Amino acid sequence: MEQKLNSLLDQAKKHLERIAGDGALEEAKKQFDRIAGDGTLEEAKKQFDRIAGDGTLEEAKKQFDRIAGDGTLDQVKKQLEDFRIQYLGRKGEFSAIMQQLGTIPVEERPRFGQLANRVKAEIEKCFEAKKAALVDSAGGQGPGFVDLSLPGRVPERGRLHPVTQIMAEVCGIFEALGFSVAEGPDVEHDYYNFEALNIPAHHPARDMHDTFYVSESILLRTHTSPMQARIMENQQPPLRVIAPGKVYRCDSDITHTPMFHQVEGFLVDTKVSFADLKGILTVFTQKMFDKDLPLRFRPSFFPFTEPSAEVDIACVMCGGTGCRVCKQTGWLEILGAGMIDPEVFRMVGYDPELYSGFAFGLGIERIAMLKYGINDIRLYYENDLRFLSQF
Ligand code: 2NL
Repeated sequence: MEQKLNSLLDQAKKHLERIAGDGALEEAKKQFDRIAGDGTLEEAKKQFDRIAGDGTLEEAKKQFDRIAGDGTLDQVKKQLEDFRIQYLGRKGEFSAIMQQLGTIPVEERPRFGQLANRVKAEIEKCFEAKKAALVDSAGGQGPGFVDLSLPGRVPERGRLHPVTQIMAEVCGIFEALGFSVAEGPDVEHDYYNFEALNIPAHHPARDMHDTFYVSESILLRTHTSPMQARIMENQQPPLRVIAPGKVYRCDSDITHTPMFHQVEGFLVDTKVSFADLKGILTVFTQKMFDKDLPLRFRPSFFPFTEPSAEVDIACVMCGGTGCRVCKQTGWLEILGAGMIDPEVFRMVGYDPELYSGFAFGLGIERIAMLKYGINDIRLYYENDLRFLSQF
């Protein structure tokens, strides 16, 4: 009797060892560990996301089942349940031994009773330990379990680049003022980039532009005014057009990148005056900076306008009292403008006696820097999401 109980205990322990001992579960766990790489759940989840790539959870689930599952866990659960029935069940082997207790002399029964209880408790303990190791430790779901019912990680929401946002804002303001928008090629003929704008070969203004040449007469446009020249060649006044886009200059420091964005605009009609230019630019700066900022026109020079002016606004940071941003001047330069030079009109076939017009050009990155108080233009092009996601 005693021997029977002890050998039952032995047999039960060996049986438990065999459960999932064929290595199937181990193999599944290893596969999972391989997925999990260094074993961190984070990495496993990421891998999982990559598997789920196309976004179909169904497919991901199937893949997961193939890896961890192939029914391994279910098999283990069934083996454990079979064990419980075989040894501990009502008609199990332990019960069978206990039924023979009646054949034991009365005075010996208490000792056997105690032994039987110990053996049963021991089998139960080993069974629970094994179950915990194989199933419960993984949240009842098997080794390396990834809970697919957890809420998914929400993809980060994208947004427009700050330069694109400002570009759209600038264009929107001018469109509301009746300007139409024209886009043209980044790679230009030097005729449209220079000659048509009154910048002949060997003109000192060509140096000013630090041009990237593709060939002797083909270049990356240094401003978007070539587009304006193309339009004037093909359309008759009255015209109100802006040309937004990328421009290129061989220049790089904290306020210059070799590629940047410009919006240039012009208006041509009969009797257009400098007052019209002032009016349009005043409305523009008020809308752009949400404030009734004073404007200042300083005499300047551009080959395609006469007279020309650099236009300043009162410093958006200090309001004009002087600070680091405006270098204590109280003013910020935001654009260049002027009355279109009669020579430009002649080049495109307009009668300078009949028509007059103004034109202006502004750098988008510069406006964005002033608007957001950023002092290094290169931040816009490092693609650091910590910076870009603030806009
Ligand atoms: C600046 C100065 C300017 C223009 C650009 C323009 C000229 C003509 C026709 C159409 Cl002839 N557009 N553009 C005129 C004056 C100044 O830009 O400092 N820009 C950042």
